[in-house]
Amino acid sequence: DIPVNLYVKISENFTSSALIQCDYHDVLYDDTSLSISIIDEDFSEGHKIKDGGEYCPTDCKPKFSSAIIVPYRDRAEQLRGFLVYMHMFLQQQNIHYRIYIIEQVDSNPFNRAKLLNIGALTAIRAGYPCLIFHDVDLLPLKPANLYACTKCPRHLSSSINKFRFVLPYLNLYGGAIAMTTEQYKLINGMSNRYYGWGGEDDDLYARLEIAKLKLCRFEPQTSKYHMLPHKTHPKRLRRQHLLKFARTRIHKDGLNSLQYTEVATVLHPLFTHIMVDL
Ligand code: NGS
Repeated sequence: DIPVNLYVKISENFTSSALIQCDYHDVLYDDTSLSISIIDEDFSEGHKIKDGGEYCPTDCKPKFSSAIIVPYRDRAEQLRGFLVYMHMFLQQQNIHYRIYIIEQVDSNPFNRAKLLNIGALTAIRAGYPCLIFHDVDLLPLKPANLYACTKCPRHLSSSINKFRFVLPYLNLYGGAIAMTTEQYKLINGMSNRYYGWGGEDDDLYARLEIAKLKLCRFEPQTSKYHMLPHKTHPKRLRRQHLLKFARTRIHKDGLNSLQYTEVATVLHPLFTHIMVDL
């Protein structure tokens, strides 16, 4: 069990400063409120979402601006549910946000970290100060889990139904995380070398340690997520070896060495779709 004092209590200032600027509609989600049978266009018009999946509250000045960056391949059904759910969730927080789906279109093993680097560069160019990296199979259950950046990098999804809402290990920094663009640039983003499942998030944690960036989490009660079921992935064979030398690669493997081909970018009603060949 993780001792409770390792979690940061949600700072009242942090949440209430959002509330002062923007009314916080405190509609509580529960694990069964995942209703997703809505058509994209109708939904986006009804919810004032701009093409490309950007939303900005109109009746107040939002305090936070976040890019939600989702690595993706071949999970159309999950994506559909994720988008509708996330727009409903995020709008209650009265933040300015945009959802980026970064799809790997080549047939090499999936490279989650490289897709996140591509999303980060795109969001940084668009001027977003806060990057939220998010798996498509995770749905946040508590509206108090604010999708904004804190002073320290934050692990958002520390309490997932799949792990019976217990953090599996202390340094886990995968699933859904938040970092400012400054923090992400400081550690040169993520490693581009992790093809296949596993290890890239542990490598990212090693980078935080080198840069002396402390990780924080909100309390488990606020950090609850529902993970959508999916097939297991083939694990990357030499990920432990890569991980062993994570610290030596930070300055040469990351944002500054990122190479890829952008195949197309399409603005959909609920998201910006960036298709890339890695
Ligand atoms: C670790 C993986 C992480 C992964 C975590 C949780 O073993 O990449 O499990 O995975 N590290 C290595 O493989 C070196 S989960 O059960 O959520 O799919 O994030």
